[in-house]
Amino acid sequence: MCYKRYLSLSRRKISFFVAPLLITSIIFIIYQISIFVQISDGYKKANFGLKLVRGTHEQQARFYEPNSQNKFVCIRSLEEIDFKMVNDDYCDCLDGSDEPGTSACGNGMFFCRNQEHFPKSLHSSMVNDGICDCCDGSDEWKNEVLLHNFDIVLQKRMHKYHPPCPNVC
Ligand SMILES: [Ca+2]
Ligand SMILES: [Ca+2]
Repeated sequence: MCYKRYLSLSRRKISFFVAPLLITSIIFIIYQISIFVQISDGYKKANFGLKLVRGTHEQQARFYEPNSQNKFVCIRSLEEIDFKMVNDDYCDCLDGSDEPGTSACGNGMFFCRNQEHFPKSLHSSMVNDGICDCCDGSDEWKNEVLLHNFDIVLQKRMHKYHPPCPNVC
C-alpha cells in the first residue's frame, strides 16, 4: 500500500517535471525549424532569386540597383550615371565600378563565381582577352576565338584554354 502510494507520488512528480520539459522541447524544435526555413529562404533569394550584373559578387548586388532616378552611383568615386551605362563597354566611373563585366576600365575587377569551386576576382583586362581565366569560363562570355590559338594538346599541357572554354577547374 505504502509502495503504491510512493509510486503514484513519484509519477506525479515525474509528470510535473517532464510535461514542461516536453513542451519546452517542442517549442524549441519548432523555433529551430522556423529559423532554418528563414535562413534557407534567404539563401535561395541571395543565390538564385537575385539577378546579378555580370562580373559582380552577390555582396555587391545592392550597389548595382538603379536608384529612384534610374541612375547608378559609382561605388567609390560617387559620380551618378544612367543605369544603362553599366557594362556598356565604356568606362564612365573614375573608379571603374560601372564596368564590372567588361575590360573597358583599366582599374576594374571582374568576379568569377566558379560555382562549386573557388570564386576569384580578375583584373578587368582579362575579360574577353581570348584566354579562359575563370574556370567556369565566365570571363570569356563573348566566346571570341583568337586568330592564332594554340592547339588543344598545348592548351591542356599549359592548362590555359581558349574560348569556347572547357570549364575545367
Ligand atoms: Ca559604362
Ligand atoms: Ca580571360
